[in-house]
Amino acid sequence: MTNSIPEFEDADCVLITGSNTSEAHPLISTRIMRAKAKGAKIVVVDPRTTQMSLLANLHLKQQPGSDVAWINGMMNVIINEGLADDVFIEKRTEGFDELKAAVAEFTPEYVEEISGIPAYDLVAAAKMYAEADAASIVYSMGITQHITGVDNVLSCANLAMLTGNMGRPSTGVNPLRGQNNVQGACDMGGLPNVYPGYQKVSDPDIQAKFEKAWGIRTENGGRKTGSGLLSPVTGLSDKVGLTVTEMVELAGSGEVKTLYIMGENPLMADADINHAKKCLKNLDFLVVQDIFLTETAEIADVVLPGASFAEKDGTFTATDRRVQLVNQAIEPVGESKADWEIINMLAKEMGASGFDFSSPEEIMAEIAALTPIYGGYSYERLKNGNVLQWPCPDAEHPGTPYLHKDKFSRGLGKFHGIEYKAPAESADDDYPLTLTTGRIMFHFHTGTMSRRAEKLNKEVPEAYVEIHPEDAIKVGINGHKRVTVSSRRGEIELATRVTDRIKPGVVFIPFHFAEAAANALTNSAFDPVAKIPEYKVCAVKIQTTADPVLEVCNESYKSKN
Ligand SMILES: Nc1nc2c(c(=O)[nH]1)N[C@H]1C(S)=C(S)[C@@H](COP(=O)(O)OP(=O)(O)OC[C@H]3O[C@@H](n4cnc5c(=O)[nH]c(N)nc54)[C@H](O)[C@@H]3O)O[C@H]1N2
Ligand SMILES: Nc1nc2c(c(=O)[nH]1)N[C@H]1C(S)=C(S)[C@@H](COP(=O)(O)OP(=O)(O)OC[C@H]3O[C@@H](n4cnc5c(=O)[nH]c(N)nc54)[C@H](O)[C@@H]3O)O[C@H]1N2
Ligand SMILES: [Mo]
Repeated sequence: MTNSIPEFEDADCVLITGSNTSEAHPLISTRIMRAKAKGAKIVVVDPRTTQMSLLANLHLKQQPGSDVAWINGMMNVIINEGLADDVFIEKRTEGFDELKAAVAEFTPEYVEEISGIPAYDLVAAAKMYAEADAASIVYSMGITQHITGVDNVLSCANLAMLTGNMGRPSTGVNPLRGQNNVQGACDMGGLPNVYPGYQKVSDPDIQAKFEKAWGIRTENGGRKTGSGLLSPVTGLSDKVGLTVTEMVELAGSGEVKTLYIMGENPLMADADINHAKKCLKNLDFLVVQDIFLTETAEIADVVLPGASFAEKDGTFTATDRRVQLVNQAIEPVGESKADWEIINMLAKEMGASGFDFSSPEEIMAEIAALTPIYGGYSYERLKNGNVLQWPCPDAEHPGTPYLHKDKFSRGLGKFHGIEYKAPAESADDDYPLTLTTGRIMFHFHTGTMSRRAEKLNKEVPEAYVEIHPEDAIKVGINGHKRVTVSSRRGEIELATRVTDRIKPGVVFIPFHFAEAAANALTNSAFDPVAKIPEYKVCAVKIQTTADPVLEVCNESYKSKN
């Protein structure tokens, strides 16, 4: 997030798109509700009705996968109505002419053709956002999980810069990240191209810095000799590694032979899981480190039992770059150990040096020494509920609530002219409905945790598909409780919820249920840059399944009449 969670309360307008905020980020949603109570305007752009869309001043229901079109359309209106922030554009940005040319054809009428959003609603939303003094954009997976995920994100940044909504409190572009510590995982280099703190693996100075710290280089710059995991001759690799999506594909083709999966359950969470399963089964060796025996752990050669959040000390970094201390509440169950302990043990077993940590606090000291944005962190400073947002470069630095105050990291903010591209798969005669997938309040992802919680399971015990009444008539649901949903990749059987919450022509399935896994249907086509799969759009068809009770009723009804 460019800005901080508490700042939402003081925004004059919040534009929420592709975020079911109150179900997926309930605490953040209360901040937005408080802003609304103070008079802020709320605009929601989402193909489904959500709790946030019900309290919004405007709800635009777009066709899934049409985000570039409607955002370009809003910018077209803003420029034509003279609502752009000329001073900000002049002083802080470059590439405005390219943007202006790219959005020229996206008139509200043209956008209506692509997205189904009525032209007058688009104009009203554009004005509401652009006329606000401080406007925040909030987005989540509805924006990123597309083959145009990067284009969608750049479009949000274009819109914020066009209206000068950057570098001030309660403005900005705010992706709501998912898991409690996914921000921390990325900050720590859980990406193929960077060390902790987004320091590039391909930068020779950075490479040398880490080689020295990790004992591969001597003080005077030469390579060390001796044993250890890393060859003193080749040193640390300067090659960009693979993304998760690529690893699974290459496991399938035999180029990746071993995978060590920690805290992920790809056989439920990956797009097109039937294909993913074939790929992972092709591995020579699979290790899974998890707190439960998941679908993925079941096909592993070795399972390492990790300890859960409650059983270990450490830090979590929240979506707004806020690092917080968590304290162990109970002893690890059975033979399980904290993830860092397992990794240390394995590394030592492999003969590596430098893994003699005895606590997460010591690990944080190394992080601070090598990671400029985390340079000022220590457990001492984080004690007693004290939180610090990065960048926090030194021990005196108070942390950074919002980014890009006087300049962007690259200097001037760059506008990108972006063309609209249709999703990888669209509804057609054979598969006439568009499927979008996501979450519900009562379950978490692949269900390993929430489906073991009795109360949560009682709330929503089984999978279902949301379908609009008009489509339900076309499919002939007519009292049938269960249906088969199929795509070009697989089929599942599940319950139906007939509801006008969803846009006609679109159906929604939550992906939490192994026995009717939405990812048996989804398309693994991915964004060329971020490599994120298109979980939010694919084409499906729905057929009713035989329902013995219903057949008997219909028969007796017919015989009586
Ligand atoms: N209860 C619960 N909370 C969670 C999670 C969970 O599993 N359960 N998971 C966590 C994680 S890791 C994440 S990433 C977040 C995700 O949080 P969200 O992204 O908010 O959740 P989703 O349900 O994936 O999708 C968000 C919205 O995108 C909309 N959408 C669908 N298609 C499109 C489209 O083409 N364009 C746009 N703009 N919107 C579209 C959907 O209708 C939905 O309302 O939630 C986190 N919080
Ligand atoms: N169709 C569809 N598919 C999707 C999405 C979608 O919107 N639609 N969303 C995608 C997104 S945004 C996400 S984030 C992924 C989520 O996909 P995953 O991350 O694979 O899903 P989780 O169920 O959260 O799996 C996390 C695993 O970590 C384990 N775990 C929990 N705590 C610990 C711990 O402390 N240590 C260890 N070692 N393990 C632990 C849990 O038991 C669980 O098995 O799903 C993706 N897949
Ligand atoms: Mo996520």
